[in-house]
Amino acid sequence: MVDTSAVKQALRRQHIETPSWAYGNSGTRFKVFAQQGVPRTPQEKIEDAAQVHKYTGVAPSVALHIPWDKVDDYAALAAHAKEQGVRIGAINSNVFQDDDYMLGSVTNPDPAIRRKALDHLLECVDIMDLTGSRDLKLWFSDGTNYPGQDDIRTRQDRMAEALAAVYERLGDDQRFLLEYKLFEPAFYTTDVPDWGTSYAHCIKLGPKAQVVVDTGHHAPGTNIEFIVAFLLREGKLGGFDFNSRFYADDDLMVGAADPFQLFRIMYEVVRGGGYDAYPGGGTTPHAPRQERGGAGVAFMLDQCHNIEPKIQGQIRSVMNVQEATAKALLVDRDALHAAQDSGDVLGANEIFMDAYNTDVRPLLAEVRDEMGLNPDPIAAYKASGYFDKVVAERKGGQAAGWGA
Ligand code: AOS
Ligand code: ZN
Ligand code: ZN
Repeated sequence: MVDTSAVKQALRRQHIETPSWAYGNSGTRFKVFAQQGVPRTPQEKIEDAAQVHKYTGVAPSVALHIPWDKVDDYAALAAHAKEQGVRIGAINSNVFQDDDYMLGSVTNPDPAIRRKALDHLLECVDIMDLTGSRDLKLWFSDGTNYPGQDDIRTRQDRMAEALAAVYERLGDDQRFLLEYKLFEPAFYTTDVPDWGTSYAHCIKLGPKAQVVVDTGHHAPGTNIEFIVAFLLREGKLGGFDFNSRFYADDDLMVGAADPFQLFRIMYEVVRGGGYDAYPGGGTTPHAPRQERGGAGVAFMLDQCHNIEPKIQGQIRSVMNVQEATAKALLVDRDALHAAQDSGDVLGANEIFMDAYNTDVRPLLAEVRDEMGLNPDPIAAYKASGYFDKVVAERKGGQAAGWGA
């Protein structure tokens, strides 16, 4: 039997980080649809992120993307976040937007461009020192479009050199999370295309180098929960960029395309000790590793809200992760392991599916009620008048959006 009060307690402790870039205008390469009331500054993005936390109670941090969120005073930005009731989470580097990076950043054949990219990554660690962030998220668009364009192996040497330099610069309580992606924008080779490549680089460097799984970055049909189980077993799962996809890197709301897959992933997280990273007693995923215990898996969202209202889109996504987590926590693991050990194929599958098919919305409504929140976060947000307020206030200036 599953202890429901323990499940509720675990759900209250969840920490889902939202990304600053989800609050700005975004779109596809065909069109960016501008929305009303979109933030114009990193400060305003943080204010929007604080709304998501206010109504869900489980989104207390916001990730930054540099230079999209460049400010003169990062300590002041961290203080602003604190005033809003949230804090700054992972720092995302950006070595994919300058013209210089056409042939790559840290793997570029030109040493001067490699140096420029590395300097940016090191600057991101300086920013982490000021914001108190634990994680540096590294995603490289580096790769090639045509066979023979550059030397595949030499590019790995350049990647290893840059990662080693970043690793060296990290403080004791800091880590980098190396993201992989199958393709795009490079269409022939990508220098970190899969979890194995990320894992191999990370394992060479040590415990402060971890793999991050963006759920939209795999070939169709890839069994992501297997990757999660494997990485957790090896102590190398640093976190997730959650989103969902029907085709490629669609960056849709997590849990929208395939809630069953999200449940299977969350089950492996729970099973592998990845959820134990958030013990009670006031410790947080951003506390120093030794205080955290567990695997330190960061649950981050990486989404682009092209057509849906952004704050509501984030609230919905947080709720989708909560629902998948609740179902994963409801799996009767003792019964499941007994069925597995006795080779009861259908019995084991039934136990697993029973948890997935449970309607956990009433349970989560109770959890919210116990946290002093409205059981319906979207309705509460809509009733708050925040949207109308920011539409009225955010006149003039440039709305934040892709590349800004
Ligand atoms: C790109 O495909 C990755 O998902 C990165 O995490 C990226 O930094 C983020 O999506 C913002 O563009
Ligand atoms: Zn990502
Ligand atoms: Zn992506």
